[in-house]
Amino acid sequence: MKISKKILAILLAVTLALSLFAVSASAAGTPTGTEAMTVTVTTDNETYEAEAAVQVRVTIACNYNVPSFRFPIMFDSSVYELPTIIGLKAQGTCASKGTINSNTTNGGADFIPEAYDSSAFGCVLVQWTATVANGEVGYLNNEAGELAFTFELKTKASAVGKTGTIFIPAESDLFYYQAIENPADATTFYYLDAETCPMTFVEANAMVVGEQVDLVPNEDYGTPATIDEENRRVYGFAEGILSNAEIKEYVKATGGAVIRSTPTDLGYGTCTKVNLAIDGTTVKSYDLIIFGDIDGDAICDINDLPYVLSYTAGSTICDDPVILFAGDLTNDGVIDVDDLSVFLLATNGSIVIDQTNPY
Ligand SMILES: [Ca+2]
Ligand SMILES: [Ca+2]
Repeated sequence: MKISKKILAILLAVTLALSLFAVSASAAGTPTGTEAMTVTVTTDNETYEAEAAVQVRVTIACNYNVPSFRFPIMFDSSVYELPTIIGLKAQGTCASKGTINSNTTNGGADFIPEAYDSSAFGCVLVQWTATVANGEVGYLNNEAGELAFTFELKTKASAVGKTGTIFIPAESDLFYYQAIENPADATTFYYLDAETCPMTFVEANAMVVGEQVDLVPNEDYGTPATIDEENRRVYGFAEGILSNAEIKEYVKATGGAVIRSTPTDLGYGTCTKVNLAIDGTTVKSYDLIIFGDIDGDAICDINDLPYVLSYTAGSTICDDPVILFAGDLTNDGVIDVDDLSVFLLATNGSIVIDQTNPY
């Protein structure tokens, strides 16, 4: 586990401060045997708009003299992000009797326990160390609990409809277990551990509200597309569609997103990805379907026939659910001779496949 130079510097500063005491013997404090701490994370609201400031509040209840603490505070990175300035502030006793610092190196990834996917979480490591004043080490000791510090996160633009957790992982090996029996006597420091001082953590959950990012039919257009949210598919486009601009005649995005489609190698046909992006990041993606178009050029013609023949003969298995959906013109879940008949009629111009109601 990497510990930043900044934190090492703080530790050194505390060590130096403590060494100012005239220590005559290497005595140590005696644990009471009942030490315990509860750390509760809350937020200033239960719901937030997208891109809003979230004040994270951390309250500590403890029944012993705590001269230092350190907590990694993790958050769902699909919902929250670190603002440029997190505005960390010590509160109450922690403000008057010590100094607080935070570390967010690599988005806090260095402080996330191995059990967690560090791509799914961010983290703020907060450390408080008591100062020494008038011959006494500062300490926190409040069984009822008091607000120890606050800082800010920000909700993501793409987080609408999501609930995100902010929590301290009990698995962390970064906690401090230092205690002092008599704050006026630096020889009475003692050390606890996870067994002798159980720590309980309470998490916060907040929801981001606002307009959902969705693909919806563009009612300004004559024959709006059909959107299958469950399978994330969109269809109902005319054969031969040529561009993202044409796709946008049929569908539009809500929630402040923009439509950015990714065509296949052959064009804007079956398997084109219709992506919804916010601030350049894709937050939702749909598969475009042109019924009867297998090769992805947006037209059902003779170039698709070899694929259909191969599925029909059983020499190739169609294991792509999007292509299967585009090629199954009889809606029975397979591409077989029945579909081949429809293909032949379509490719010789006898019928035109209805892209809105293909069956
Ligand atoms: Ca085709
Ligand atoms: Ca079929």
